[in-house]
Amino acid sequence: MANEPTVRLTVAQATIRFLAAQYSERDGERNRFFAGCFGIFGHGNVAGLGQALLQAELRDPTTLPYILGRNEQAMVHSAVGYARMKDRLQTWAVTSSVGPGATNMVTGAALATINRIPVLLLPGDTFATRVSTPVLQELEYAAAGDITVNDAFRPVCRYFDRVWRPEQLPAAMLGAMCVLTDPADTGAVAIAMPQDVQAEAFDWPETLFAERVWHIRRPMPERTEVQRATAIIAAAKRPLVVAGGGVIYSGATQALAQFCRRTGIPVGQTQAGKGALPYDHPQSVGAIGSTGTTAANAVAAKADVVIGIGTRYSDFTTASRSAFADPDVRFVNINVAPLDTIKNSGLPVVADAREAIVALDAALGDYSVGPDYRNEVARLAREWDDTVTAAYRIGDDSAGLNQSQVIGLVNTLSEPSDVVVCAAGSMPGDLHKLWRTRDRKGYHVEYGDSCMGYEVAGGLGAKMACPDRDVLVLVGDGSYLMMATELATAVQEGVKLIVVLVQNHGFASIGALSESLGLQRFGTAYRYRTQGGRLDGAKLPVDLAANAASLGAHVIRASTAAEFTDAVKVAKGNDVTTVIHVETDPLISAPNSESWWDVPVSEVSELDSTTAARRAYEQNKAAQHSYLRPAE
Ligand SMILES: Cc1ncc(C[n+]2csc(CCOP(=O)(O)OP(=O)(O)O)c2C)c(N)n1
Ligand SMILES: [Mg+2]
Repeated sequence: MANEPTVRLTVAQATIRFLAAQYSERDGERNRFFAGCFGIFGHGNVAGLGQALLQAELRDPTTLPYILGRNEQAMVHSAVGYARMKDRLQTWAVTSSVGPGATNMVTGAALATINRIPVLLLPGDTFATRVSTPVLQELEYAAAGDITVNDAFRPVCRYFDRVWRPEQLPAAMLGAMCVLTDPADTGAVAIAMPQDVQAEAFDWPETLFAERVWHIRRPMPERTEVQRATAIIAAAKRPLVVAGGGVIYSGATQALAQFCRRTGIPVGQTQAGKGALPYDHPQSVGAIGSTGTTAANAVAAKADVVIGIGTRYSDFTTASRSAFADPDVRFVNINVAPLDTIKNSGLPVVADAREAIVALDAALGDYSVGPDYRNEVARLAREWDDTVTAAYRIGDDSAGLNQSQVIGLVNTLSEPSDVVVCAAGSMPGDLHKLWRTRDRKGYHVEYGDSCMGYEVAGGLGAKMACPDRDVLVLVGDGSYLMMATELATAVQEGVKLIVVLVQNHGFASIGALSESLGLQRFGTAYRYRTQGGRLDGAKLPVDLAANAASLGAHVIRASTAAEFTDAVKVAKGNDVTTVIHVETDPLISAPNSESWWDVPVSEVSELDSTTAARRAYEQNKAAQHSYLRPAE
């Protein structure tokens, strides 16, 4: 390092300066990779990273803006919501103190990694020098002196490092960037920062802070893999595409729409892939799997070739390996992540979704499915669309609303480019089936981790990523109670959300699941404990509308379709975060998917309800496939 110009900065100052100089580039489009840094300060980061962020804000508040959040987990969700809307080309850093602030981020890290969304976590860590050990919130793990709570990040992150010494920072940061910008490998990255090291000064080579542009690659499919895939698809009579989130992140939706229109191959969509085609595209059969449409599931049941594009084939997508029922069904799997290409013994095509679709389209020449299949698909899609229309219909306007009607009203009152956000409860499944998606980024349901509490926080990130769209957060009472904290952050930042808070006094989703498993909705309703010792008393006097108002949101209570319609219109006209509180009946569910989800039922039981459910379970289990076959 002879004669290199250097600059003397603390490790924290160097970190922040480095982050501000990182860019991503894809198809010639260049973006600042970190839009900013969320944080909550404590003794583990206030003096180091806090000082560096203050210094950066005073110098130029636009370079790496700092946002004070309310809960560390929620801040990671906001970063995920943002990065997902930006097709993973931009994200946020999130910093926490040591101990509980850091471990609060572990759930957020898992969510990011499961959904393959880049986020950079900078948890504070206990002293590298250990001179003041044990410090406040230090774990003191008896069997190993170098373990801290931050080691909990290792299994849920794609890359983990701890900067014990300043000299390690450049490699840690470059390693982090390499993973964050790799479409196959991306997810959460955690760089733990011991609190003493953060404040330590070092002479850094100036080139560490030069602008770096990280090219987001589009791996081309191998010619052999395209040839093999083409041979399989060209022989298919009833092919089906399963479109996952990768189609959207890769910007492959147009290529997919053209490919399917030309070949007539129908497309079922996963939760992350909903939006890959607009709902009324002639080849769209809507949602697939356990929460799918009867159209997609009927097509899946008889498909001879399934072309998975950008999907990780979760159990909800495959209906726990029961959706594809042809005993000879073959899979062709296009994915940037090799792990996903070999699932269900598929023929792997390791490639960017857009590049692979274009290559396959060319290689397939004038291949097209037969007219009978085209007509059958169109008829099934029409039938499902009629089912949706019926579920949306408002009968007696003076009566209360059910959840399908709430979804219908939100859908019809929103603009095509508006974004619906959801994550857990009964709504993700209902949205998957019923939401008419009109824009590739219009549907944002976090269903990799399906984390209660993602909704408001993720919605905040989504809105920050696309300020020109209305973001409509649909959240159940259970999920709201888990983490509505970022309403206060939205108010603080002047970021407008529309939150539809569906009050049904507990877990409609797990209640229905419980009943189907013969468990009598045990422990799923928010009610008083009665003298008999059970949670079966009157509803609790919880007022979530008042709670939302207390956090600074504008709140509207709606009971009927007319009131709800007015409320959505007011909310859309408002420029402040607005919460619409609506009561629904948890016992009225959305139309059936005619599908299954594998949740094992007790093999022996004292309860007749459980014994009956076990018999049904065994029947369904018999329809499960292994999809195992030798590699080609
Ligand atoms: C953090 C977390 N804990 C537990 C679960 C399991 N779970 C899934 S849905 C659900 C209930 C959600 O209740 P609510 O938000 O009121 O929605 P509803 O089911 O009533 O539609 C639970 C407990 C989860 N997904 N996430
Ligand atoms: Mg509920």
